[in-house]
Formats: sequence, C-alpha cells, structure tokens
Amino acid sequence: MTASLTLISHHLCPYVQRAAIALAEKGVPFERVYIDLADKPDWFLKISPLGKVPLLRIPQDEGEAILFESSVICEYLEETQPGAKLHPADPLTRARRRGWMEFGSAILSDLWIYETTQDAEVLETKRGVLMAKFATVEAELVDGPYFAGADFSLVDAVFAPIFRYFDVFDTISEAGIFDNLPRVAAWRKVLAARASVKAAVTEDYPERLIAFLDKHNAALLRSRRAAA
Ligand SMILES: N[C@@H](CCC(=O)N[C@@H](CS)C(=O)NCC(=O)O)C(=O)O
Repeated sequence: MTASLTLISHHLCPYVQRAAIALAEKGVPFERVYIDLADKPDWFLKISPLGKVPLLRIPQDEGEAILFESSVICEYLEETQPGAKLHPADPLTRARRRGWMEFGSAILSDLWIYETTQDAEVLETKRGVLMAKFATVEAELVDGPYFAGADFSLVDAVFAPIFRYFDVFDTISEAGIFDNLPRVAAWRKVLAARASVKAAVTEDYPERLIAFLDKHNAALLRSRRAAA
C-alpha cells in the first residue's frame, strides 16, 4: 500500500486550507500534521525552507519529497493527481486564474493587518482597502456560482479561506464589507457550503480564531467589546 501524502498544517492558516481544499476536491487521501507556529519543532524547521506552512510531504521509493508554498503545492496536485480539474486547459485562461490566485494572496496580506492591528485607525483604513479589493473581485464575477462559472477551481480554493475569516468576524461586529457586493456575497455563501471547504478546518476554528485575536489584543475584537 502506498503511503499517503501529508499536509503539514496550522489550524488557522488560510494557505494550508487552500491545499487541503484542492486535495479534497480531487478526492486524494491525505494525512494532516498540525504544528505550533509559535513554537516550531526542530524537525519542521529542518524541512521548511521559509519556516512556513503548508508543506506537502510526498513519499518516494526512497525517502520523501517535500514541497513548500501553497500555490506550488496546488499546481503540483493539479498536474499529478486524478479527479476534478481545478484549472482550465487553455493557457491564457489558466494564467489569468493564477493572477486571481495572487490577488487572493494580496487580500490575505491586508487581512493579516486587519485582524492583528491594535490600532482602530489602521483597522478602519484596512477595512477600506479590503472593500476596494472585493469591489474589484465583484467586477470580475459573472454568472457564478463559482469564480469562473459552473466549475469549482483553484481560485475558489484560494478565496474560500478568505471568506471564512469574515464568518467569524461577523459574529464580532458587522463591518459591512460585502454590503454592496451582491456577487461576492453570493459566491461567499456557496463556498461556505462546499464540503471540501468545510472539511479544511477543524470544528473549533471559530474559537481558535477568536483566541488568536484576543492574544493579539486586536482592535477588531475590541470593537465588539466597545459596542457591548
Ligand atoms: N506564501 C506562502 C505563505 C504561507 C504562510 O504565510 N504561512 C504562515 C501561516 S498562515 C506561516 O507559516 N507563518 C509562519 C512564519 O512566518 O513564521 C504560501 O503560500 O504557502
């Protein structure tokens, strides 16, 4: 029996989630190993060139291969694994999709500041930046239900973990980021209901995210406390 792939993970990492979603969409069995990024184990530091998750451990005839960087992992899975195709065949369309995957990563960089800042003004500025980025996405969406229409793709795998943050943030305070973005709002809803998306995190994800905000004394969390 062939040993399965292993995804080195962190419970909250959106980049890990995109790889987990791609694996699930393709129906590839895999194991998950969670590490504490605040106390990275030595074995992890030895195999992770950037000290970041995700990593994908791929058993070889002798030893194993290790991939780092979520987009690289997703592209490798697309090229090697059977199951649903998550990229289009046409090179130009595929390249454009990769661009939107990068756009998702840019949103994640903004989100990191949005969720960790202790400064209410920075929070508000980032809220505007995020709204502008999602407005750009709104203009790109057409018929749905997914980014590119009927079929789930890697762009969906990138955006589902982004939207998941807001499912928790909305329980803290309504930031109204998607209020005037009906296509994005509908896309967000469809992605949240997708089995691969649900399975990409553990059930305690919301509590873990709130604890993370608390640990950072996040302005986002204080906005609820101020309102309460
Ligand atoms: N560009 C990387 C980003 C991965 C990343 O930022 N992972 C974070 C957790 S979400 C991490 O491992 N951070 C640990 C650190 O930077 O020390 C990818 O796409 O895989």
